[in-house]
Amino acid sequence: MVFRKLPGVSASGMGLRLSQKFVFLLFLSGLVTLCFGALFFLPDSVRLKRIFLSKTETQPVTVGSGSENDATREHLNRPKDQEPSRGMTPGKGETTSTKLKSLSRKPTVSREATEERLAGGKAQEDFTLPRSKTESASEKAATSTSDRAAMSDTFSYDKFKGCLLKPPLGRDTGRPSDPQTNERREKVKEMMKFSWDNYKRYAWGKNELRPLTRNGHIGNMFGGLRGASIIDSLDTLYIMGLMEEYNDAKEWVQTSLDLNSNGEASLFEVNIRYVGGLLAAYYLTGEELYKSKVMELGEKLLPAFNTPTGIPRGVINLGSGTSWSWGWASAGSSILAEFGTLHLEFVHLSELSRNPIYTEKVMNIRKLLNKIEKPHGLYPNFLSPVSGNWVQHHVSIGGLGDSFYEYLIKSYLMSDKTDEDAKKMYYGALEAIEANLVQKSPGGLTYMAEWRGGILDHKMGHLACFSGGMIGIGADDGAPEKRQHFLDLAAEITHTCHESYTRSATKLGPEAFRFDGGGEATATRLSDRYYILRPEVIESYMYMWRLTHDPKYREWGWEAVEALEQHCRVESGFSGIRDVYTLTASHDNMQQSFFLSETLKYLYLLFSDDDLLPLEDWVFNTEAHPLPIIRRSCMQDEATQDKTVSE
Ligand code: DMJ
Repeated sequence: MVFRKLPGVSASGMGLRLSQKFVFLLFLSGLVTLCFGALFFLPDSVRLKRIFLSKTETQPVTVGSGSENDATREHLNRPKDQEPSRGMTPGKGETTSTKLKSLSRKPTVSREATEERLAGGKAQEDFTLPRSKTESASEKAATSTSDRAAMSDTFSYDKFKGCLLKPPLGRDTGRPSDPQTNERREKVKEMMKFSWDNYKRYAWGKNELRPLTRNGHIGNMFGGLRGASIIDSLDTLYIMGLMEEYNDAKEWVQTSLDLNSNGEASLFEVNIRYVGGLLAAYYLTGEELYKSKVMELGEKLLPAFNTPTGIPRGVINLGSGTSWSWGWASAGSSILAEFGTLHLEFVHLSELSRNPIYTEKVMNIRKLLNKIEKPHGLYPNFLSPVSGNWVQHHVSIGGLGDSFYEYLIKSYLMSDKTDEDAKKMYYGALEAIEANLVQKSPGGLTYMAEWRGGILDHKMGHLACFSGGMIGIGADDGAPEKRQHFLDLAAEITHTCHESYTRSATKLGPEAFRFDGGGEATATRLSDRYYILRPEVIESYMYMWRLTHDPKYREWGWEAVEALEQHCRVESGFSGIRDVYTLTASHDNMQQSFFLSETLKYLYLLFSDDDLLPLEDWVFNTEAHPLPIIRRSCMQDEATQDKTVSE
């Protein structure tokens, strides 16, 4: 290339003077920096960005910090708890395919055989994957040598079983001696089989069944993951002794659960359903398959924590590790009930992998929550993962807040009552809730209002009805002078939620009910009248039954069974309904996976003896997947190595 000689300029160095060269270089380097920097602000979908930045987005995650990808995407949907129409319109790209997987070659294992194998003192397989397979570069970077030394041994399933106080399935699988209760329990089992059979027949491998159109629903909450109903059902089928069905589910996990998906998933939903479901299946059966799957999945969730504060974003692409906030969430914020509902599962991921990184991630969330100012001691629902500050002052024990509180008390219980921080946070939060949100209606019903910057909205969501059970299980560990009070409060809330059922024509409760405008415990808005097979009210009946043995809770549970049978059972499964106040049913054509995981499991437990998954040994995650209490001192004690619980 020939450069034209400019007057007064030497040939060397393109004829520029030193000062000119310097200015030019400065300009050039500024331009390059600007162009490269601009890449960060491009939406994730832009190809250039993917080419240049894809490697760094999946890079090491360090606790409490990390490279921030600020690309906030317009999100696909709202979470189910904010989505009244969920399940009412068919998903894109779905067919009415009823193709069934051939199950002829499946290995059939009876529950007894599994139990026997595990209790029989046979040399156990080492369920831990070689570290080279499970350990990513990010984990290596984030885990100190001393942490590693502390967790260097491998998890022993035998030892774990030896540390349980009671056999998981009880003396006789929880069969109640009273014939009527047993009959009711059998009815619930039949409902589970009916739901499962129809799912298997019409929607096998899809996420949920559409019982009216007899096809499968995929949705957009789980990225490319499939089989949500299968994963959510594993433990329910197992505890009910539906072993043929359980074996089909297990075989599907073995042959078809593909974790190498590239879709955009809700971190929260994947965690509570898939991670929780696989963990529970592993702890109940000791099958290595579940353990290796859950380890693989857990690792894929880690990049979501790659934010300046370590507070994870709500949506993650499981393939690339890119994460972003929900489009509907205030100013790119993360949701309290989402980042606050990881603790139980993540602590167990560390337990099984012997890698502290998962615990570190959730401990970091807790540290931040402890540090920041809380208005009136309350935890608002939206927090910025960038600044670590609250984004809005909306507080709710229902949607957006709910399971954060649940996980505080359950973290304490799951730690064998050693996690004092969780305990302090839980009772502190409960005190603030009582002072600011708990209300008594003119008709004498106790309820939890919502709080908007100091102004009360006298509305209680169906989701908030889990709080009866939560306050109940936490009652015993409160200050001695408060214990009876907590138990009474739990009973009052559960009573109010029952009222929301009895005051409807169908005897099922609406999505939200109000205490203003003249009504009490009834929905006043058309948009709040639907029921999507939710479990929360029944969940509270189950806990209150276990805690008090007041027979009314079993009666209330039975009322719910009758209502479900009458209004939600259709020819090919169970469906939600659009209006609980009308007897001319309008079905929403969706059998939610949590119906199999939670609603039917809690009903079954309600009609079982207390020794089926005893609360002394198990806590249920927010999707009702049982996770064992971690008895650290027992697990470290050599003497427990050979001790097994007699079944
Ligand atoms: C479930 O997925 C979980 O219970 C979650 O915590 C809230 N909502 C649904 C059931 O209603």
